[in-house]
Amino acid sequence: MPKAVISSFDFADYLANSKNLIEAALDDSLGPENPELLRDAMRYSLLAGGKRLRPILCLAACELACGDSEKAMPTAVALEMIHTMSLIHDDLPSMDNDDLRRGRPTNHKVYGDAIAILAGDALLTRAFEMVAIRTSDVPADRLLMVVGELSLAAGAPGLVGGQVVDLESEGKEVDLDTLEYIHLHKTGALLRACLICGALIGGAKQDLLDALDVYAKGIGLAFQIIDDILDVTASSEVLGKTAGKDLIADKTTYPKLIGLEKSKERANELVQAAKDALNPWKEKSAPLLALADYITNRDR
Ligand code: GRG
Repeated sequence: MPKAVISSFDFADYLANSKNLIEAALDDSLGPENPELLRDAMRYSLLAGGKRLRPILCLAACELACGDSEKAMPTAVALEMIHTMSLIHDDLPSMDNDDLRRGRPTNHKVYGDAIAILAGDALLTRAFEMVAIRTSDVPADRLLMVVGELSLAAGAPGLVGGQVVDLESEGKEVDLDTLEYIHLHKTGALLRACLICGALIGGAKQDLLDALDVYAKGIGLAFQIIDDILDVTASSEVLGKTAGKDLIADKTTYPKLIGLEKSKERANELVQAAKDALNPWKEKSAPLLALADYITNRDR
């Protein structure tokens, strides 16, 4: 009775348990770095809360591939480190110039620009250390593939490339194709890496990797559409970051291009397509199905 199994899946419980495990692993991942100032700046942003969506996706994909998610935890931590680094750098005055992140002053507001850049650099390089040095019991060829996926997602073909096109587009008329390019690179590439890396560690075969690729594209774009919507509809207090920034920076967003209602419809369609890709995995995909819904229903 697959239906009964799906309905018995307790998403709130799953989310809370996953977050607890991830918070503990993040805390463990930063050793007694020296100098102390660098350690404090790294911890300040990495342990500042956040939804922890990326590590949760990584662990869920590992489990969907029938792997032991404990073995994927260092990679899950690495993904949150890369994400946190990108937030620190994105908030800098030379980028998005923001004062508030995860409900507290941004890293450079507390530690200054130079230390914020270096804390980001240290988190980015620690991410690769987590995979290459702090992972046990995963075949070396799989870990090498994970390193490759992380490099592609963080570098010019992913985050950095998306950020550059985003910066170049400020104050310009941008069409839907360019907007999708920005979102799929700036946000989607890392979300995709979370799923692919988790699945690789779990021993996934090509059919699951292909399905996760489709799922990732859907949730990646939907995630960013919802981000655009929340920028207009939610408060800074709830978001934990400055609301209304896109309007102030005259950024092209989904609501600006196609309106709020159509943006919501598009996000829902994308999430449905993402979920459909996992149909062959039936009830085993319950966590990823629920995570896809969480992305469109979130309020921050
Ligand atoms: C140096 C490798 C390197 C990259 C830097 C700055 C930059 C290039 C890229 C910017 C990437 C960026 C900030 C994308 C926005 C992604 C996004 C929507 C972040 C918000 O994610 P949530 O809502 O945040 O998951 P929490 O706080 O919950 O983790």
